Amino acid sequence: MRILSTALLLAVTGCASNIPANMAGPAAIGAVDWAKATTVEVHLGDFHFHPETLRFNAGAPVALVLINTGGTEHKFVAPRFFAEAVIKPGQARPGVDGITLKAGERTRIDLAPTRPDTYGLECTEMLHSMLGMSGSIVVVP
Ligand SMILES: [Cu+2]
Repeated sequence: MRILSTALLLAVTGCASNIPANMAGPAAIGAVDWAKATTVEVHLGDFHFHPETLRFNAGAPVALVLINTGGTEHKFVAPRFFAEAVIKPGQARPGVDGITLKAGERTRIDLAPTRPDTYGLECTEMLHSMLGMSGSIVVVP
């Protein structure tokens, strides 16, 4: 009985992490060849993402370049997408607050999407999503 309850406890606590329970870990994909990354540029403007819909192939590495072309701070927030992606070793996995860019700032993150699905994208700065800063990320097999 003690063994069983220990196993149950491990099963329960094993799920605990900083990733919300409704977000599974990255789906298994083969080794990622980072040298083959395709550069995809996304502009964060006042108040839009351009492009508004990003399309990626599961398993294919992407150098995602984010550029704030607007006059105010913007965020690239896609927690479910980032939770499912393989992030290039040495780079930080964006959390629920996504990636923040000051006006004129640019950044890059290298990742390989895994699980095919449609993921939400938004800027969580006050009212920005309502003003048009929302989009989606479509991952296809
Ligand atoms: Cu914004």
